[in-house]
Amino acid sequence: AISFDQYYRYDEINSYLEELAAKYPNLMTLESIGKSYEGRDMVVIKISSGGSGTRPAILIDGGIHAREWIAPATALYVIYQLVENNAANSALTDAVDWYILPVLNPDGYEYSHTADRMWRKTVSVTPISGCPGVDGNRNFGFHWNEVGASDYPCYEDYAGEVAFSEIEARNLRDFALAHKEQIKLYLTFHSYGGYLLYPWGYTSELPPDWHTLQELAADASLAHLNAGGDPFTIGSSTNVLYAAAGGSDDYMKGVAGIELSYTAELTDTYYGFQLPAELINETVTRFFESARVFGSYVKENF
Ligand code: 0X9
Ligand code: ZN
Repeated sequence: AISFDQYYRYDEINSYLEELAAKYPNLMTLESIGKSYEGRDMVVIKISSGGSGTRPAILIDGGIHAREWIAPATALYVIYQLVENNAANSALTDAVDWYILPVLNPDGYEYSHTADRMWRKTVSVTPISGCPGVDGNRNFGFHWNEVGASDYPCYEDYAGEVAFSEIEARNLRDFALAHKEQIKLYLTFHSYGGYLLYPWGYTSELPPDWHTLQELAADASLAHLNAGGDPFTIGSSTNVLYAAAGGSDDYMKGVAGIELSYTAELTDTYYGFQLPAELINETVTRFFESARVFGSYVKENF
């Protein structure tokens, strides 16, 4: 059984997911969406109680930034609740499918465990030897590298030599595009700071439906507050955090046409990226209440 008082290595996460899929074959299936740069399988799990792929769906990922360990942990907790605790959460899976990719940057995630706790990027080779890695969240091909990103490989926000230079970004792109008719909401987990961000990150202009994005986020934040968490700061990425183009959130809305697209910058603000393992449990359980709100919204509106 899994517990949420420790951070897991990539292999441990995948072993757990395989066990779950074997135990709940009618609810959960595993799919590799391709391999990472270093050859790790990138595993998306599908949670579906039926409906043969016609139900509205939610796509969740975590861990595009290696050091943000609470992001994969939260994605894993959502899986755990929806699958192992389905008796209590069946309302979230009876009309909505969930696609969850807990670790989008597995090579970087492992590197942050073995070599450099503060690693952010992928680990691919760049034109400057000694400066590997691309910021995955600057690598998506929508207004790529226009603002808040760097051309210089040694910087943390290096956008890559071209859009989608990174296999991990391409694998997520291809998966999302293949399911874009079904996916109504995209949620990407990051840390830290307690924000719920919606597009755009490339411009201070707001999407036409920003009011819907704002209100749904406010509901999700209220659920987080009621669960004992802090309210989230809500707004467009550019307007409440900073301008940065090439993010997965902007791509999912701007190109894949997924109406509702959010970046969750999970808590906290004190420990930052190095959230102690003792705080995982309260962080993920509180956020699950927000996830419920997103799930109910998709169920009721699509
Ligand atoms: O800079 C980022 O990629 C995200 N913040 S983090 O501290 N986790 O690195 C924010 C991304 C918000 N979305 C866009 N700018 N598109
Ligand atoms: Zn991040």
